[in-house]
Amino acid sequence: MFERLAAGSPSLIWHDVPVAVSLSSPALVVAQACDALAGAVAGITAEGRFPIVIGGDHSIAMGTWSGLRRALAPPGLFDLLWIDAHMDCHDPSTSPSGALHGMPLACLLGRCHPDLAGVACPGPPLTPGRVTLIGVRSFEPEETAFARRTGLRVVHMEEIAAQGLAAVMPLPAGPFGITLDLDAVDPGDAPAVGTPEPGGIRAAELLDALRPLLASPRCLALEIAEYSPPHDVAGRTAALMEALLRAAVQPGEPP
Ligand SMILES: [Mn+2]
Repeated sequence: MFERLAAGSPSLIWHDVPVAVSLSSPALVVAQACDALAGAVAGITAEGRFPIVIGGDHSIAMGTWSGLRRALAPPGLFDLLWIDAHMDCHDPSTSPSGALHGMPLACLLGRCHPDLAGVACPGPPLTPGRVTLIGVRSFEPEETAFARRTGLRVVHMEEIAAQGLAAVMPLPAGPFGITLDLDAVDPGDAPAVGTPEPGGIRAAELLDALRPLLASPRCLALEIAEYSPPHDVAGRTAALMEALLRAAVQPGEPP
């Protein structure tokens, strides 16, 4: 896929971010990986290039958006479109599963697992009033309470079904980033995820809504998380990934 994309975009460069699996706890492994990722994203952004981060589970968001924040001149504010079936707003005291990939948004807003706090320091990288959660359909009451307390904007699937995705996700007026958890997409179109949730955004609607955003010079970074190729069916998720990446690296080209 990379070779096909690079054939039309010679400036495309592939970086691997190594993950050490020998540390004593999963949270420390994630913290170290996110720290390395933050450094990579900060460096790429500082060079004036456009980082595209592909994961892995959504805990990578702690690295990506901490890195972007580090690279921007103060006050370093940007909007973030968090497209996800879940809210990712847990912390260790509220999470029923303890899964770290259910916590990255809370952490980026300053409510962190103690082993992960260093990644998001100094100060929370995100500003609640500038984050919009889009495509939400699976969450716990503690997450809704967190979103209310902090002033997060949450767009549920019902609102998307009624108004259309493009209407609830207009082009932000200032700098912004996009983080896409592939489980926001309907499992019929993107089966290659760890936690499929029925009733999601259709792939074609997502591509149509994202194309103008990805073509904007105000878009500073794209992250696509939860891509799990072994779970794919008939190459559907791979085709969506390639279309999304093509829209990001060749925004002027027809689909
Ligand atoms: Mn997520």
